[in-house]
Amino acid sequence: FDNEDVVTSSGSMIVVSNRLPFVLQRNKDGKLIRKASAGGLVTAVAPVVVNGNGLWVGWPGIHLEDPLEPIPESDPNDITPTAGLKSDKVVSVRIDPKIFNSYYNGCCNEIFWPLFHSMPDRATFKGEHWRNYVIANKEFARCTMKALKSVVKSDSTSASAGQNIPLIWVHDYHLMLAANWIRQSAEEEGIACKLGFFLHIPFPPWDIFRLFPWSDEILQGMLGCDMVGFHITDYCLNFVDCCQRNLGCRVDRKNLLVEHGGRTVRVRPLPIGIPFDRFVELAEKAPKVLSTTQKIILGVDRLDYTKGLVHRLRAFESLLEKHPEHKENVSLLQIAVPSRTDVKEYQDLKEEMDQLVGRINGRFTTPNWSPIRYIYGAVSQDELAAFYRDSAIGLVTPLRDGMNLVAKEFVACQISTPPGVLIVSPFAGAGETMHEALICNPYEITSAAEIIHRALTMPEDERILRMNYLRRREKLNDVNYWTRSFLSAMGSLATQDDHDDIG
Ligand code: GDG
Repeated sequence: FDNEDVVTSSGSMIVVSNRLPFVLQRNKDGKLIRKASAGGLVTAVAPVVVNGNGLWVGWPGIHLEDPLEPIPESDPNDITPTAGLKSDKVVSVRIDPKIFNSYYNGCCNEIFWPLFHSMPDRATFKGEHWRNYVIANKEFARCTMKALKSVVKSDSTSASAGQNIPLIWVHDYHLMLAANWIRQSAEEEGIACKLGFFLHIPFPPWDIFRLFPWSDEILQGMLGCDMVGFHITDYCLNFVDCCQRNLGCRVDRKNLLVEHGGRTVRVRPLPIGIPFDRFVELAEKAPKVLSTTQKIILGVDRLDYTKGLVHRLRAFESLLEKHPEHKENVSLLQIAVPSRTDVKEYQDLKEEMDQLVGRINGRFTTPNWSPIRYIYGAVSQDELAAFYRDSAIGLVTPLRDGMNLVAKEFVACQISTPPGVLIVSPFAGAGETMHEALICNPYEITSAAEIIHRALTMPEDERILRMNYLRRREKLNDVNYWTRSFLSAMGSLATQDDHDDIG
């Protein structure tokens, strides 16, 4: 990081997320080792934790039988930002495997994921999963209190004693109840802290949200925070609306405030960014991997029904039907990263994709060309950057998506002149903010095919103009900017502070 990029919080920051920023694995000698995560969020947030004497609370990715087994230090060769997170900077949450499975796969992935993506027919509302979600959230809250006490203790012995209030940042739909319990316990113990929450997925409209039998409890849990952040204003307004209609809270839609329990909770749009410069650097260094004269249309997604993969393949098929001039000149490269493979909906989707890819390829393949190259698996960061750089079109067409980082990574890596074209769905947060992309409704298969055709035939000067604007915005609003915006919304960025009230 150069100086401008160093983000610091005024008080120590405790991050709480379902997963720690690394996973633990056992090597063949039975010894625990760390595997670092390379995601943008971890890159941006880990330094704030490390520099500010903070802690990270989360599940380590493995069920440890011995609760006292220590967390190992990172590998000495590890140069990722998580390497700075020494084991005394980490609180590892341990939950009984059966309860964890029901909380994580059952409640988070089988209920909240489809419901919050406005696909309620895919959700299974099982009381048992909800009860285990409550148990798991209580355990995360208990571990966070342990972290808070240790941070307060070490702060009181440091030079800045008592000046800066610790900040607790809770992440995502796995932990929507924890904040309220943390607030109550901290109040009982007389410990001052600020609580912030960020939801990485969409927040649905009231008419969908109210289908969840325990919707009041979710809102009350989130309102335990001082500030609740979402990617875009629409999700903020949905949340404010639910607080008013479910709980009868007094709200201010213009200033995005909710009154609850005698406090005013701020609601803020905080669109996440990517480590832009890191992707540019990867794109500059990555060797060429696509040896082809054809234009590549690129899709990169977890294999998830929200990502609109089946609709995307059908749109590509329609393109080949309606515009046969693209045959043998264009290929769709789809990377589908295996995800939640224990859940039936995901197993069914894999089958459907396998069949559809086979059918379309069987229909159009010639001796010299196959229309779809389908990779079921992950590729390395270098390879991904090369794909982003060397593709003519980035095709990001989810049916619903909180933000979508792939759209942003694609434009960061488009360093060659003339550049390619980004196509994005209006139902992703990215579609709301990346105005110069071609906007494509994934449900309209034939018009989606026309939009792909338009992108394939777009004049160079229009491509350059659109891509320049897209890249400029993403460079400015990168992931460090996001972290800074969160701290600023919490009144915890270095020395500034501000307050809001409903007048
Ligand atoms: C949730 C929300 C929101 C993908 N394939 C490979 C690979 N990836 C990386 C991408 C990107 C990330 O995975 C996917 O991020 P998305 O944003 O697209 O999607 P979700 O996983 O659903 O994330 C989403 C996000 O949280 C952040 O708030 O934007 O809406 O659903 O970074 O690069 N990385 C590598 N190989 C692959 O094959 N190395």
